[in-house]
Amino acid sequence: MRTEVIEIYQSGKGYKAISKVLGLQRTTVRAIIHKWQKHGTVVNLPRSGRPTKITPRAQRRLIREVTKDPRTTSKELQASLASIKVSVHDSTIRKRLGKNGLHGRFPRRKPLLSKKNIRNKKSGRGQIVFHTTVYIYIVKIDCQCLFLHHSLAIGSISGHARSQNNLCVVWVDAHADINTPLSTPTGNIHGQPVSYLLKELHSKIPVMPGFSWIKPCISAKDIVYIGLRDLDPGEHYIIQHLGIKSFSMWELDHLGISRVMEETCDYLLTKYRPIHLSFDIDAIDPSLAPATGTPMVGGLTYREGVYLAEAICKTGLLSVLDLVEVNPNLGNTEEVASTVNYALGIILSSFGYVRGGSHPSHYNRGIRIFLPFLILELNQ
Ligand SMILES: [Mn+2]
Repeated sequence: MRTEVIEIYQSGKGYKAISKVLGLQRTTVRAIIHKWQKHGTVVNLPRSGRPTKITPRAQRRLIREVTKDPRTTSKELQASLASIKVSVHDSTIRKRLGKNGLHGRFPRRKPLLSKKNIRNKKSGRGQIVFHTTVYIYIVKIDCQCLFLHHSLAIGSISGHARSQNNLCVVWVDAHADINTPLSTPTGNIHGQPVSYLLKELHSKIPVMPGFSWIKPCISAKDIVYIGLRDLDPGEHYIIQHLGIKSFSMWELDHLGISRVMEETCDYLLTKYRPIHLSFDIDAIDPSLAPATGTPMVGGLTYREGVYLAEAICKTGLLSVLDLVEVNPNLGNTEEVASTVNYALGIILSSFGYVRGGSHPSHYNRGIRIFLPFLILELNQ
């Protein structure tokens, strides 16, 4: 047809006349003539851009094979193409067949969430669930590290920082745990985790085999200490020198826990950011929680510890909780039981257990007031 257009054009006719004779659009005729004038041909010209991944011949072979046997898999097709020396990726084959309307013939990957999963997830999210004795508000919490050595904070904070930018740390502890490997008087690794994590102390950490994965991920301004009462001179120097915000037991006694928590939140939460709460059980007084490695008298009362956890929970920004240094091998059965109970109390409060009581959001079945002669129903 294109050659026909050109033949008529060469005989001296204009494009309007040609379009009338052949019954074609004028623009089509004009385009054919332009192309011929420019390139001297009417055939399809090679296009610019990425070359096709699969040759027309191989494409025809694919379609032929699938039409012949609709149950053939993309892997088998790949092998068949390899036999004619065409090597293409599995996804190219599937994409090509999809473009030809044949994708429905291939087994698809199962959905990651079945309808049942989705339904369960929807009904459970952000709801208050009934627990045998208490209502617990399920807050979004990503991770919880329990009962181990405080040096695990190196890993938990590093990992947390990798998944979330901008985190801040509330470090509740009798000790600052900020000795560097060179300043530590005891050599205990659980007295050093913070020094590995602070960017400001990076140059003070010697290169040690096996520790190279640790990258400093928080700044001195991203951490607040609460409950300090047993610091080495080196630790005190570092805290003063870097200007780290800390509330020792003196500040706690002077200001009270509510004011301390208010100041902590004001200081850290000038913007929206996740909180990492690293709670060492030795922050609680050893008369209450004795089963721990380095007890120190004069610690937080249980109510102060719970208030602290509640205050952090109320921000809605708690993202990771470490509750560490509960050691069931230390102390008698009663001491271990009391330590574990207090630790569980702190965890519950961090997760949203409210001492003042709570009820589920869908608790609207109506309050019935029974009087001998009538039943009032208040649907609120
Ligand atoms: Mn500690």
